[in-house]
Amino acid sequence: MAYEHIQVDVEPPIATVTLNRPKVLNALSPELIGEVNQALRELDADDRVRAVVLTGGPKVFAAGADISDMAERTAVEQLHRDQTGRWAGIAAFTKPLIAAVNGYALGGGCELVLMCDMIIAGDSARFGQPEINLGIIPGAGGTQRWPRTAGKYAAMETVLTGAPITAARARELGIVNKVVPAEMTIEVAKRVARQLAQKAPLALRMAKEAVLKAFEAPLAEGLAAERKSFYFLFSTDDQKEGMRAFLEKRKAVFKGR
Ligand code: DAK
Repeated sequence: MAYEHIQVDVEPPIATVTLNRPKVLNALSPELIGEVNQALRELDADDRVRAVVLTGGPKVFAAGADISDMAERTAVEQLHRDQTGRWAGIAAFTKPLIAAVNGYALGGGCELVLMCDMIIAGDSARFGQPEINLGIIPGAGGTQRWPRTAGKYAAMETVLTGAPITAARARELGIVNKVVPAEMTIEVAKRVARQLAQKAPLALRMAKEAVLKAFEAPLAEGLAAERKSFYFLFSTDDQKEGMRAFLEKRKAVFKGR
C-alpha cells in the first residue's frame, strides 16, 4: 500500500517504518497514526518480515500529536474520534518492534517509543511528556508506561514538569537499551532487528507476549501464561529444529512453523 505520511521499506527479514512529516517535526496527525497502524498490521501478516524498526529518520523522532489538529476540539469530538483504537493497534503488533530515536521524542512521540520493545537512542535524542505545558496530560499511555519502566519518581518528574531528558539520562533510567552516535542510530537498530530475525518467530512472539504480560497481570497469572506458551512451543517445528541443531552442532534454520 502507498503511504502519504510514512515510508515503509521492506528488506527481508526486517522492515523499517519511517515517520515522514519533517516540516512539522513528524507531528503525529490522526492520518499518520492511522498509516503506522495499517503498516504494522500488514507487516504483522507478512511472513518475510520478522522484526521491524520504527524511526523518525536522522533528525527527529516525533514532536508529539499534531497540536494544530487538536487545539480547538471539544471533549466529545476527541472521544468520538477513536484515536485510542489506532494507538492500541500499534501496541498490539506481535513481532519485535525496535525504536530508533534521534532528536525529539515528545508527547505522543515518546509514548510511541514506549510502545516499542527495544529502544536505540542517538546521542541527540530527547524524551519528554510536555503535555502539562499545553494544559493537558499524556493520553497514549505516558502516565502508565513511564512509571512501569522508569519508576514513580522519574515518571512524576517527566509528566509534571514537562521537561525533556537526554538520551544519557533515559539510559540511566532504563528506558533506552543503547545510546549510539546519532548517525548510527538507524543502522544499529536495523542490526538489532536482523539479529532478532534469526530467532524462531513463534518463540519471539510468545516471548514478547509473556514479557508484556508482566506489566499487566499479577505474578501468578503471568507465570501461568508463561508456562502455557512454554508448553505450546513444544508443538512447533522450530523447537525440534532448534534443539536438534544444538545437538548436531549446526546453526538452526527457523521457519516460523
Ligand atoms: N504539532 C504541530 N506542529 C508542530 C508540533 C506539534 N506537536 N511540534 C512542532 N511543530 C511544528 C511547529 O509549529 C513548526 O511549524 P512552522 O512554524 O515551521 O510552520 C515546526 O514544527 C518546527 O517547530 P519549531 O519551530 O517549534 O522547532 P524548534 O526546534 O524551535 O522546537 C520543539 C522544537 C519540539 C521543542 C517544539 O516544536 C515543541 O515544543 N513542539 C511541541 C511539543 C509538544 O508539546 N508535544 C506534545 C503534543 S500533545 C492520545 C494520543 C496521543 C496524544 C494524546 C492523546 N489518545 C490516543 C487519546 C498525544 C498528545 C501530544 O503529543
